[in-house]
Formats: sequence, structure tokens, C-alpha cells
Amino acid sequence: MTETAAPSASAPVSEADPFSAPHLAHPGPLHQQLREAGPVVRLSRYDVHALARYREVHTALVDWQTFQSGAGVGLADFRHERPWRPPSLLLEADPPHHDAPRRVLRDILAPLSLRRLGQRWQEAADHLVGTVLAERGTEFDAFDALASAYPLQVFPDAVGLGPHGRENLLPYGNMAFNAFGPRNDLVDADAHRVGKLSAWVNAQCTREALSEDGFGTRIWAAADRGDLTPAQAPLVVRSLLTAGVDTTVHGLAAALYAFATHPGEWQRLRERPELARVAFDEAVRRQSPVQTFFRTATTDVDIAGTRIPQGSKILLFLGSANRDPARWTDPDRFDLTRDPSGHVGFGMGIHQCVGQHVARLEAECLLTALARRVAHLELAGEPRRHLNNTLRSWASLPVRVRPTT
Ligand code: Z7Z
Repeated sequence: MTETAAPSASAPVSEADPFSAPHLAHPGPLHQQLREAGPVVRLSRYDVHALARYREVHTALVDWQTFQSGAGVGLADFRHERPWRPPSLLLEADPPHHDAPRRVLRDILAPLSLRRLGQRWQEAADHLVGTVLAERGTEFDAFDALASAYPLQVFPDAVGLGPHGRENLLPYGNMAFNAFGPRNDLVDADAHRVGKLSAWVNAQCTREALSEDGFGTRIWAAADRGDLTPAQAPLVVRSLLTAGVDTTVHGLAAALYAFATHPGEWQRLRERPELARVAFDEAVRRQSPVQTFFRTATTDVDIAGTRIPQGSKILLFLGSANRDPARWTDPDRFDLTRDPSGHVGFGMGIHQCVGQHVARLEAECLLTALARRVAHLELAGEPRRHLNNTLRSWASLPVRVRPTT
């Protein structure tokens, strides 16, 4: 994105609050309105600029020099406000500080490093699906029984967490993802347990708390090699625990919801289970479990003719970019024949989700297991949303299934 001296128009203004309950529950209409209003819109409510079109969101994501993360990727500006916890060394950092922690996690979570988990995770998924069908029958809540049960079973083990307190993981993530938004009632609702949840998570990040062969211990080994400082290691473990659970849970739920409402696509997956990965990415594109985050302008910057002043926060609507009709044909359709690559549901550029291969592996295992045992899948009631300032999340997803014979 270039700086220009040319006079620039001021952006159209919207008074909408994207973090209000109605817009969080049904973001589509606001997204369309913002995309149609222009490439840049000013949100008067928060005094920030917003990008809702694919082209501008993508451009901002790949230009980390102009759109920094170090001032926080939430509404709060870390240059003036004290963050609720010590900033993430990956997410809330820019090069060069960002790079060493990123390299360490990139190697630990690389597809090749995950290969040895594949077989165990597939067995776990087959076992879980078998148990759910045997114990719960043909109608159950797919959010509890599958989308949250599966990651909570395999991921904490892979990190190397002990058996106690795992029920804190989802509430901690819910709190962290709410904290990127404004200080609204969603944030206040968790205020009383910030201390307790943070204390538990921080205690899991020490070398002693982690089992010998997990991701966590490999992070500490990187510190022993000198690739990280000993002070950085626990914060990198904390990143896994913050960003690795809720995101995959709601991503899996997005995929299950999409299939429960698109029986033809379920048949396609049953015929070609190797589509599981692309199906997950298509569900992530269409639902965008991570809806939004912010960047901060490091300089006065011109976006499509609008001047954004240095230091302003810029809200990126990933979920809107992923359904921008200028980029996607028939964007609201869940379509396994589409190529969803290029979606920004995992971000883009140097901060693009470092755990995406973990998420895809979880999805592949769970969807494959389900496709082996379930011939038909449909909603058995109205799914309920759980509101979060950042995540498009669920409270329940009642389904009815017809097992294979
Ligand atoms: O490092 C971290 O603690 C961390 C927390 C949240 C990393 C990433 C995220 C995140 C992921 C934030 C997706 C927004 C969207």
C-alpha cells in the first residue's frame, strides 16, 4: 500500500456497532452494507476505520510494515492502554521480535512434524464417533458431542497438558477472543474469572507442568537450544493454549453445520472422503470462525483514495472478505467443488495462522470418521449461537443422523 500526497476523500461513515448482539448474531447484512459503502468505512462509534472488501483486507494483511500488530490486534491500543495480559510474542508483535517465536512454532506445528499424530488422531476420531452413536443414538448436540469433545480430547494431550483443569481451556479462549473487541457486556461477563483462568493457564506453561513429548516440551527445548529465551518459552506455550482450542472447536462446528444444512455436499464427501480437507477450508471461508481483528497504521496511509492517519486502528472484517461477491462466485454457497484457497479465515501474510495444519488434521480425522459411519446428517432443531466479540461461535448444534448400515 503506497503513501501518496494526492488529496484523498474522507471515508463514508457508519454508526453501526459490529460488536452489538444483533450484528454478532447475524453479521451478513452489516457486512454487505459496509462492502457496498466503499473500500474504507469509518466506524464513528469506535473512531476506527474498517475494511470489509476482500481486496483491501488482503492488502492490509500482507503489508505488516504499514499495518502493524505490535500495538495490539484488538480495539485497545497497547501504546496507550495496558493490555489485559502480557502481549503475545507472536500475535501482538512485529518483526524482528515476532520472528524467532514464529519460527519455533512453525517448525513444531509443520505438516511433517504432525505426521506421527495422524494415525492416533484418526483412531481417536473413529472411537469418538463410535461412542457417540452407541451412547447418544441418532439425535444429539453435535457441538458438545463432536465439535468441542474432539479437540478437547486430542489437542491438550498433544501439547502435553496434565489431566486436571482442562475445562478452563474453552472459557479462557472465549475471554481472550472477547478481549479483542470493545469493553462491552461480553467482556464484563467474564471479568470475575480473568484472574482464576489466567492463573490456571499460566501454570500450565511452565516446563514442569508439561509432559515429555508434547508441543509444549518442544517449545522449552527450543529455549534450551537458544532459539528462544527462557522467558519467552512460557508465553509461546500460552499462545497454543489461547489460539488452539476455541478456534478449532468453532471451525469444526462450522463444518458440521454446513454439512447438516447441505445434504448433497455430505453425499459428495461420503463418496470422496479425500475432500475432507477442502471441505473444512470451505467451511472456514463461509463461516469465518475468526470474524475480525485490528491492525494499527504505522504511517499516514492511503487506501483506495482514503487517507487513514498514522496511529489509527483499522478493523479487518475477515468474515466479510470471505463472502465478498467481487472475489467469490455465489459466496454464500457451501460448495465442495469450489477452490476456497485464498480465503482469509486463517489470516494471510506473516501472521497467518501457524496452527492451521493442526486444525486441518483435526478436521480431516473427525470428518473422515463421521463420513464412515453416518449416511445422512441434518439439523434436529434450531442451532444456537454463542456470542463472542471475535469468534463466530456456537452454544448448541442439534443434529439427527442416519448411521450407515
Ligand atoms: O498468541 C496468542 O496468544 C494468540 C491469541 C489469539 C494468537 C492468535 C490469536 C488469534 C487468532 C487472534 C485468530 C485473532 C484471530
